[in-house]
Amino acid sequence: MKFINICLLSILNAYLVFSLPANNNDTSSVEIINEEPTEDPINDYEIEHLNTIDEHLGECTVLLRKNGAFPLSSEEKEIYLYGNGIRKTVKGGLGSGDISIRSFENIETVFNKNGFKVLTSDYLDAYDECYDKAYKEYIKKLQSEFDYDNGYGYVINHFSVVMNEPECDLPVEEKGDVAIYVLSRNSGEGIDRNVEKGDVYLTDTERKTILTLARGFKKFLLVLNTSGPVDLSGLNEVKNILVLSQLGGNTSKTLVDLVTGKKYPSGKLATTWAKYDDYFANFGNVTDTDYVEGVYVGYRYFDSADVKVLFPFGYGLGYTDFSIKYNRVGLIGDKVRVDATVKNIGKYNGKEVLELYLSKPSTKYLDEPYQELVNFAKTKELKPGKKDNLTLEFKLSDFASYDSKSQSYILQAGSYIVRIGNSSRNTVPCAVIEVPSKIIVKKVKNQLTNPGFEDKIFHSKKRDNLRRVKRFRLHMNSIKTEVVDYEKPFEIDETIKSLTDEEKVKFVIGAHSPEPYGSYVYSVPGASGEFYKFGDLKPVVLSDGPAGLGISRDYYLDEDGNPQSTKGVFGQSTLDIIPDDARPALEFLFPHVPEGVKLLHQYTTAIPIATAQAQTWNVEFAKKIGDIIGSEMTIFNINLWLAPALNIHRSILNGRNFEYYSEDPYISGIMATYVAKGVQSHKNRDVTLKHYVANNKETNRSFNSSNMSERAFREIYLKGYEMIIKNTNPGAIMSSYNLINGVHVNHHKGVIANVLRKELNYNNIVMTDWLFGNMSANDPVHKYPEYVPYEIIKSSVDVIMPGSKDFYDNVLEAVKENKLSMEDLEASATRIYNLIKKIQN
Ligand SMILES: *[C@@H]1O[C@H](CO)[C@@H](O)[C@H](O)[C@H]1NC(C)=O
Ligand SMILES: *[C@@H]1O[C@H](CO)[C@@H](O)[C@H](O)[C@H]1NC(C)=O
Ligand SMILES: *[C@@H]1O[C@H](CO)[C@@H](O)[C@H](O)[C@H]1NC(C)=O
Ligand SMILES: *[C@@H]1O[C@H](CO)[C@@H](O)[C@H](O)[C@H]1NC(C)=O
Ligand SMILES: *[C@@H]1O[C@H](CO)[C@@H](O)[C@H](O)[C@H]1NC(C)=O
Ligand SMILES: *[C@@H]1O[C@H](CO)[C@@H](O)[C@H](O)[C@H]1NC(C)=O
Ligand SMILES: *[C@@H]1O[C@H](CO)[C@@H](O)[C@H](O)[C@H]1NC(C)=O
Ligand SMILES: *[C@@H]1O[C@H](CO)[C@@H](O)[C@H](O)[C@H]1NC(C)=O
Ligand SMILES: CC(=O)N[C@H]1CO[C@H](CO)[C@@H](O)[C@@H]1O
Ligand SMILES: CC(=O)N[C@H]1CO[C@H](CO)[C@@H](O)[C@@H]1O
Repeated sequence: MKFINICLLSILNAYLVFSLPANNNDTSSVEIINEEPTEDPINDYEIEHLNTIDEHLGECTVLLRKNGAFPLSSEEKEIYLYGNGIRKTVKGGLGSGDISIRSFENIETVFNKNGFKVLTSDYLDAYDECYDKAYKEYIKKLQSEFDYDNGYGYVINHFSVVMNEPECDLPVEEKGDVAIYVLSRNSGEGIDRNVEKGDVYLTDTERKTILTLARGFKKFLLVLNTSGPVDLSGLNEVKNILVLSQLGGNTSKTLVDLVTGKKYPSGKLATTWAKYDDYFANFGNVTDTDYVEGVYVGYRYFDSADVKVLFPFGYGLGYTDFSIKYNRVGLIGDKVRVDATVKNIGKYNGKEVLELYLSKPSTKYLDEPYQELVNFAKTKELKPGKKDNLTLEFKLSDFASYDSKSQSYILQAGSYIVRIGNSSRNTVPCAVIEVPSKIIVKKVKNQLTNPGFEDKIFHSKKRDNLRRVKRFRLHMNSIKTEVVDYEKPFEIDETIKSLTDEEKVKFVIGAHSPEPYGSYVYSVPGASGEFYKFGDLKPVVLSDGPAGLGISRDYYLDEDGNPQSTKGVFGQSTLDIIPDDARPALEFLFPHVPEGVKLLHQYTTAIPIATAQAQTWNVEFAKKIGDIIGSEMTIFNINLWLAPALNIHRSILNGRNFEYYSEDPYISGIMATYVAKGVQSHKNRDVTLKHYVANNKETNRSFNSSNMSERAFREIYLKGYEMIIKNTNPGAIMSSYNLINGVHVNHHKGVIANVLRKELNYNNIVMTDWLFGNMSANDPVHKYPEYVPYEIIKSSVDVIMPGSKDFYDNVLEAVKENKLSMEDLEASATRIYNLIKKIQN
């Protein structure tokens, strides 16, 4: 039997490459959709990786409120467990950022295993029944709306479909000793969250049940098994609230460890939790999203507009308490250094995070947010009564503001207030740096067109008493102006020069097959793509992330000995929406495995979602995560991991926020830096930063324009990438699906060729997100034009992924017609070739 590869899906950034038998309507084939646990003995590396991660999982969780009721004593073993997250515990989000793991245990199971008597099995059974009924109706409704004319488009637009939590109004115990309510929410690629009850808002039943338990039980804990904020307003009576988040394989175990005191929470929010109506950034209208808030994203907005929040950026409690003493402040050159001592003054072990913020002088010429994060540090584990000294440093020049009028990064003259604290709402001034006159830190050129609006401005009314704060004066000559040369040449490889046009073009079109939209991936089942296989050289192999190394857990060898994944692109909930009579036409979406084949396995480790990683504020943990990924990449022969992802939590509705770190670019850039360092500590293993840039929502992402000012682009959306590029020179960057101010990012000479190549001296690979054929075919009403493949290469993107014959033809034709210069083509081919050469041994 011959196998073909089909690859015509028009979205997502990876793992779309899958294969299926040509006679895929063969009734003898067996479907394997959900992975069953396997019998294989667990490998040493799996145990080692899980243990390394498990050690830090308490750090990912954020205690929002406490009254001392938790942890429980060892006698308290009878427990009431309520809520959708008890059995339907979420380990991470959906879409290409999902990962198949060996096994997963829900919260009920793990409580039972740890000697607890769970008193609510009747409730949980009734909940399951209610949920299943609601789910069936939901699927029926989606099936009834199925678009038979564009079935494939319908499926695409329901990628990672998630049902809102249904109203399951079930009786609960009104009085008792200990109860826990686990509220879960999920979201994923391709679809944003919604502002309805059951997603951003609690359902009436959830609210009622939570308040009943909070009032009647001696000890009650509300647990959030969500990737991002839900609106928690109106729950003042709930005295213990824990953000468990989504922590990968041992999510459930972590809750039990926290409740029993084996672990303690020491995470802090990396995105503000507010009442939904109080978030400012909107989600735009039909074709465009106007980022009118400019740089006032997240806490920069809340702190500047003096808007009350429920739980601020940087906030989180421990079981224990700390006192903080600021010892010394110094200024050397433009580097500020603050020393502090943290003491554990409570009864439990714990770790505390100190956060350093900077308030820049806000003037009529250039307004500034109230403050921005410039560094942070976390203590080691402190036993009661113990102390740790922390040092926090930053350079003023690293936090210059962008002035689009003078086209430069500047420090305005005035007083710069350095603040230290343990959340954005609890900071105190510890130094004032006077900058005598304006300093130009870096001279560049504006790269975006005008968005057509002025950014909004917010001014806080808060005033500090700075009388006792130490003052410094910056020496003007401690910062030298950097001027960017946009004409820097790039050296073309001689081997590349000597190739035919046809050969050169092959380098820039992924791993294309002769099928119009086809690409091949032979080496690793479930890998997302490969670069060109040049001569006898090994190709560069790419796999998805960031939930872990996203390759197929289960696969088999076909008749030609090629490994084939058992899994299709879409999850079960997406396949469920295809009505039976529409199925024959879409049969290729369903996974089929020939009968009798032996299943083989690749086991990789699920890591906590990026949002939870950021909540640790622990860069050493980030590095360990990178190290785990790097070692699994070595085991499975993957060269580039399609992660870390560092888009900004501009709105809490973005369905893919779980893959991203924070609303703040600094913590995003630092966490990603350490993850990258961990990966790079393994030879021939490197990261792919994604999704560059300003891809901050999922709905119709390929034809939506993120409209923004040059300043917002540079200070918020570019900043994290800039940091990690400087810190680690990452192997690759993936350009995003969206447009910026009306131009496809993939075509954007400004943000790719000028910013990455010239301003940041980045000469490694830039690849597109996964493009398939004609994107607009699935999106019939669109304002903006289709991608033009050769324009992508012209903008200094090196390779169109995953590659297709159509794109190859388009680029080759453009070369022949001189629409794409030989120089641009050879530059991209050289960069790909350089990487191919590098990974050979
Ligand atoms: C099913 O397979 C048969 C033989 O392989 C083929 O003739 C037929 O067209 C296929 N039907 C569909 C719907 O693919
Ligand atoms: C931790 O995760 C591993 C892998 O999924 C699993 O085998 C183990 O049972 C988990 N431990 C607990 C207590 O859930
Ligand atoms: C929607 O677009 C129009 C102009 O196209 C603009 O006036 C309006 O402010 C936009 N609305 C939002 C919410 O962005
Ligand atoms: C932060 O520090 C203050 C003392 O400066 C302390 O009262 C408070 O409990 C700490 N934690 C949080 C989350 O604010
Ligand atoms: C911590 O800092 C304090 C104050 O500067 C100093 O007295 C103490 O020796 C330091 N402790 C350690 C372990 O460095
Ligand atoms: C967003 O920018 C594009 C391109 O400049 C423009 O066509 C569109 O009208 C802008 N949207 C709004 C709402 O201003
Ligand atoms: C893409 O599809 C759209 C809508 O079906 C069509 O109008 C357009 O011509 C197609 N573009 C290309 C390059 O095939
Ligand atoms: C996506 O955009 C198309 C027009 O391009 C529109 O018909 C469709 O309703 C949009 N989908 C959503 C979920 O907004
Ligand atoms: C309410 C909710 O989102 N529940 C989800 C919990 O996570 C599981 C998978 O881990 C999903 O199947 C549920 O839909
Ligand atoms: C044309 C297009 O894709 N427009 C979408 C842009 O984003 C908004 C908000 O998510 C959607 O409503 C539009 O459909």
